[in-house]
Amino acid sequence: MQKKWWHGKVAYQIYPKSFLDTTGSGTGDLRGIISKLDYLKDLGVDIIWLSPCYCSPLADQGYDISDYYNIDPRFGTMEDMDTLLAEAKKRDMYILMDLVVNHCSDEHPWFQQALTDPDGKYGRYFYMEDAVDGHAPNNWRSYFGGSCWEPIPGTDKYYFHAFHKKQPDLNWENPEVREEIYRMMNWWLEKGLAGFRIDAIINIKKALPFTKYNYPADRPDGLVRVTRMLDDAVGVTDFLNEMRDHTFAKYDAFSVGEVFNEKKEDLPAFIGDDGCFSTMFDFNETIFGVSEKGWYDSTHITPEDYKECVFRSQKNAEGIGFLSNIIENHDEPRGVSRYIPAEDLSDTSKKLLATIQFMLKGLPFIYQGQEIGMENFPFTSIDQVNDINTRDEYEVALKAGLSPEEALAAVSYYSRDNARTPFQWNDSPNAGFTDGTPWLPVNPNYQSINAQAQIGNPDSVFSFYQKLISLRKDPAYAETIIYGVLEPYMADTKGLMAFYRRGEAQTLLVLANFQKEEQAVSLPAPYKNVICNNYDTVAFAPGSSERCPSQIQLKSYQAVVLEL
Ligand code: TEU
Repeated sequence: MQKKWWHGKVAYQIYPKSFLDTTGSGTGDLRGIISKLDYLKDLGVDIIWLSPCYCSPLADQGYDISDYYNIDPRFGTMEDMDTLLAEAKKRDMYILMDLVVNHCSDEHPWFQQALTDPDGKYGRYFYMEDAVDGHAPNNWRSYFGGSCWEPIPGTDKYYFHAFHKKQPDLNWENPEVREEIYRMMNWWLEKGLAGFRIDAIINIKKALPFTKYNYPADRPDGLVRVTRMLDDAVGVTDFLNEMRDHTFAKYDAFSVGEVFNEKKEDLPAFIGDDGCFSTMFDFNETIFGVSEKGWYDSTHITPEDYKECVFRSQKNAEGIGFLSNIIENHDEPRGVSRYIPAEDLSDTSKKLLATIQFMLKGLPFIYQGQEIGMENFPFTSIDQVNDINTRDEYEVALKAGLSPEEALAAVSYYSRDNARTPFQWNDSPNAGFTDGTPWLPVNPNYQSINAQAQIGNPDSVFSFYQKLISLRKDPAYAETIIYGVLEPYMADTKGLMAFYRRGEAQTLLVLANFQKEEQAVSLPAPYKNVICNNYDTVAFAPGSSERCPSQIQLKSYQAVVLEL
């Protein structure tokens, strides 16, 4: 694998709307981000991915862009963006923006012009298709519920949207569209952007013609999930290689793909040495247990499932390319609430999860608030939910016969708003996020979980993340942590997630006791050093001692990294 400038870095995702509000509007802004660059630097972050802050009606919180060349006034100005780029550069930090080009907003001028003339130049920027016998061209269901097809007023045509109807899909088959997109990307890269996180990208290639691909319905609504068509959509990497050659390659830019439903054999084409992206997220854990019926029918993940998912991803990518590892993002519940059983949630178990994430092979992405152990929101009413995806899933659950209480409980576990509540800076009103009314309620636990209480406290979750980041950059271990081969250890032992990282200079062994009960673990060899530990000490199992440490006694949720 060729070595790249970003391999040893640590990345951090900012969701601008919920990070820090400097104007009292209730919505976070770029000035807020600029004022916290030192906080991020102090944590050890190098690369910052900003979720969208372009002009947008915010129907899907900015993932519906109406002007790719401007900053939405709610987030600030282009001058603020330029300041952010310059201030980041001063601190040797890199800024990524979100590239949302599967679709744009229905309020984008391209789409507005397309509506007035569906057969004209801009009509061909989208998928505007004739009705079939007065109906939509096929039976695909959009990600956010309902048909993928919306009638175009005053015509007998429909336009296609894989996501919300306010997010019409761009027609990637049209070379003019691709040119427009590459021009825009280069414009941003010229400004000094380090690269992009690439949204929902697998969807740009459709199974065409649309009318040919009606599939058997998978729900009583008579529709089939739009992802079904991806099995028949061939050639997405042709588009992506073209994109790389016209944009990233010229700037040595970094790109991380948000790829779901990829075909396994496509992995080298995505992230291999000549792949179309630098890296892509590992979503194996987040998609565990998904049900075609909806969130209400999905299976919750257990620590054993988690281990299996992670090891499978690591194995698939070994020798091919670099994955990006997350425990959460703006589309997922909080990782600590999802992967740790509720009754065991504590600073100790949060640190265990952090240790696992940071000791995997790949690029770690921290999602804002993860570094202070932010948790899911205790929803008591669907009125507290803003997210369109959660609201749709709530309706789906009700239609399936769940009571309102059951439906709320079912969607609370998965809701994207869990991760979107305002960042908890301190214990003052609204957690120091805003002087106004926050756009989404602040988690009531902010008085105990906030950044101010943790910075400088050596036992805090925040300080633990700092330690993990320093370890990744420590010249004594970096090579092994970044490039060492991951090999599972005692993978069949329940409640234990353990693995080697075998590097040229040394072998590390990560032992995570992923359960409340203590557990004795045999060591394959004596260890030289404990290089990370979420407890103060390592205990020996009966019969073992420091001189002959064949077995160690891991405490509840203890995670240690040993140098063998
Ligand atoms: O997500 C793409 C995607 O596939 C989502 O539907 C994801 O499966 C879902 O959010 C899980 O609940 C990206 C963005 O990350 C997301 O925020 C946007 O809503 C979506 O694209 C449309 O742009």
